[in-house]
Amino acid sequence: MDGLATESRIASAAVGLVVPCYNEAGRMSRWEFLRFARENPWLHYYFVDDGSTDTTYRTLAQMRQTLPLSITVLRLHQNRGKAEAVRHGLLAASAEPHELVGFWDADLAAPLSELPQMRDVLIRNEQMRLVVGVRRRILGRRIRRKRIRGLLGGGFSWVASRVLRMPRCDTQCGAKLFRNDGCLRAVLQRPFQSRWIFDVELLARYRATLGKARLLESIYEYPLEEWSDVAGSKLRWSDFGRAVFELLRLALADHRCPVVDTSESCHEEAA
Ligand SMILES: Nc1nc2c(ncn2[C@@H]2O[C@H](COP(=O)(O)OP(=O)(O)OP(=O)(O)O)[C@@H](O)[C@H]2O)c(=O)[nH]1
Ligand SMILES: [Mg+2]
Repeated sequence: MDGLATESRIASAAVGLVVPCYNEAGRMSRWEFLRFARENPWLHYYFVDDGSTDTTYRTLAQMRQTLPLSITVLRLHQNRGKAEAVRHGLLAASAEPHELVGFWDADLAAPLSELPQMRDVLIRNEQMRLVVGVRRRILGRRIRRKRIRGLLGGGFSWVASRVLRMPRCDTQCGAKLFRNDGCLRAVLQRPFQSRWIFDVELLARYRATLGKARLLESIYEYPLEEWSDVAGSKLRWSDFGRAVFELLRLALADHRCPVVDTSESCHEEAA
C-alpha cells in the first residue's frame, strides 16, 4: 500500500471504544470524553453501565443526547463486573463496521490522547491483531503509579506470563485495542470465568485460537506516554487474593474457542 493510501486509511479507520462504567458519576470526566469524540470523528464510544447504583446511567444518557452519532449507551441491570461489562460492549461494537474495537477505563488513567497512536499501530501493520498499552517507566514517559500498585502489578504480570507461557507484559492495563476480525469474535463468544483478570483470560483465548507463534507475531506492546493512578479505584486488597485464585484456575482451564467465522483463518494450522 502506498503512503497516500495508508494516510487516507488512517484518517478514516473507525474505532468502537468500550468504556465500562460502574458508579462512575462522580469520577469520570464527561467533558474530556465529549471533547475527544468531537475532535476525532472516526471514534464511537460504547459506554456500558454495569448496574451502577449512582447516577452513572443518567450521565451517560445525557452525553449521548449531546453527541448521538458518536455514543452508544448499553445498560446491564445488575452489576456483573468489568469482565462481563467489557465483553458485552465488545460484542456490540464488533457487530458494527468498525475496523478496530477496544476498551478503555472510565477514569482515564490512560488519557485518550494515547488512542490515535495505538490505532496507527494496527492500521500500519496488517499482521497485528491487538495492541496492549503498557505502563513502562522509561525516560520521557510520565507514568505515575502508586509504588505498591506498581510492585504488585509487576509480580502479577510475572505470574500471568508463566500461566500464558509468553514473555512478560502488562496484562492489566486498561487500554487495549483489537482488530475487529473473526478471531476477536471467537474469543468473545463465551463469558469470561474471571471477574478481575479477564485480560489474562482474553490473551489465553487468543493463544489457544492462534497458537503461540502467531499470537506473538500479532500482539504489540505500546508503552504509554502517560498514566496517572486516579483516586476512587474500587479494587480492594481482597481482590488481589481473588486474582491469584483466578490465575490458578486459568492455568488449568481449556481456552479453546468455537469457530464463529470460517471466512478468516484465525485458527492454528495443524502442524
Ligand atoms: N471495580 C469495578 N470496576 C468496574 C466494574 N464494572 C465496570 N468497571 C469499570 O472498570 C474500570 C476499571 O475500574 P477501576 O476501579 O479504575 O479499577 P482498575 O482501573 O482496574 O484499578 P486501578 O489500577 O486501581 O485504577 C472502570 O472503568 C470501572 O468503571 C465493577 O464491577 N467493579
Ligand atoms: Mg483505574
